[in-house]
Amino acid sequence: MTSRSDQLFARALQLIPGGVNSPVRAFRSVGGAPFFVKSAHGATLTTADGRELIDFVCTWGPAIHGHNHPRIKAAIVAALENGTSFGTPNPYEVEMAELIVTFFPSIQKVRMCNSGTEATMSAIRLARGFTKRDKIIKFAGCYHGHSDSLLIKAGSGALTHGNPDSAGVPASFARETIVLPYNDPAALDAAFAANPDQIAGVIIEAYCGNVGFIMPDPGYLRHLREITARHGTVLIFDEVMTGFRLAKGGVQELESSTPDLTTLGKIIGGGLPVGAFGGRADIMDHLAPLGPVYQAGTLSGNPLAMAAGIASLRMLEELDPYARLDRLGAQLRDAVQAAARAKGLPVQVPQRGSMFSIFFNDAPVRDYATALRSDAKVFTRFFHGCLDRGVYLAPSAFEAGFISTAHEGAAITRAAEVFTEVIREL
Ligand code: HOZ
Repeated sequence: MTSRSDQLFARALQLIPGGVNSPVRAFRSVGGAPFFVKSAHGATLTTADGRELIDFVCTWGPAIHGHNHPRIKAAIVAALENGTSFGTPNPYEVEMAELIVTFFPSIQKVRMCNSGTEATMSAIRLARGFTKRDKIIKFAGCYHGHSDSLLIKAGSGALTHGNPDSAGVPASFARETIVLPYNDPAALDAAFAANPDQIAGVIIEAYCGNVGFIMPDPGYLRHLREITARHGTVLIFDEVMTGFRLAKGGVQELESSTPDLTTLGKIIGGGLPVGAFGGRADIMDHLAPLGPVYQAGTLSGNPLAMAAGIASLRMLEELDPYARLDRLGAQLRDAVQAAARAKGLPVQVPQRGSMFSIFFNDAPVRDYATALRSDAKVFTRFFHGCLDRGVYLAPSAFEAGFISTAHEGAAITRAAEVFTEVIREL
């Protein structure tokens, strides 16, 4: 008998390109058909066929407190009583801005938008408007959403499906984007030397989360900060994934690094659509209506998204769960490493706090090129072995894993067992 997920997918394929509303969900790189989810609670997804899966995708980052947390749900319900959208300023967005600037000292002013893509696209425009320069630098494998300037050597679904340079981006736009290897200070020096007074901004996932999870070499972010400051270039940290996830103040807190602009999303919407960008007031004041850089949105600062995000951030403020989350991450990492060692299987498990990756690779993964040398076929077998046993990882060798506080206890123990068992059988 055909499963409910298969029936839904067959219908979706008729009407939705590839049957999905975001490419990586299609399971194409790991094979098989995606399952459909009818509900999610805590660390568990329940499929349309009633299967329960321990979820390490966490809606790609936002669900740091687990799915459908009662406090977030209550905040949305309370906000809903007053309406779904006003198209005017509302009190929630002021509280949200206050929370963001409290936890991110580099952010003096912040503008809300509706997705990470909007946040990065707007930050790039702002950097260009502020500096009156056109070129930007991004890093191979970093993914900053799907705007034209940034879909070049991009990670996430673009890389997973073999389109890191998307069709539809005019060559003239792409020429304004310089792509460099991550973790390579000499390449940065060369790019600045070759393009004097032309580079408006550098955008980076300070810890990469879209080519798998990769961290910077010691001193790399300091070098980046120094060279951008020296050249009057706006340094943008894309913390859409890492903001409030790895620390309340994101990677910039962990690395004591101060960007000029930061992009946020995911956790600050508590699971509803959201994005934000903020930073130095003198740069942010170039935005309309104060300045000449235009940016807008009908649903920006949406009261439901703000209420959900505020509840999520308040819980982080109260619970400070980061040490706990790091212990859970380390438990998974240790289980994978021990099983792989016993099997003689090369594996790299970069992990910090609640983000991790499993690269079947014999060398440390430092950038896009080394990530691509990982064995995607072994990953596919690992992915399906885990899924068959009820553990769901992102359906791509090039996406990070996410952990929530709801994983503490049975879910993490079971996942560690499953990882061990599957590696033994690979
Ligand atoms: N771009 C997201 C992961 N890096 C995927 C979003 C989704 O498919 O929901």
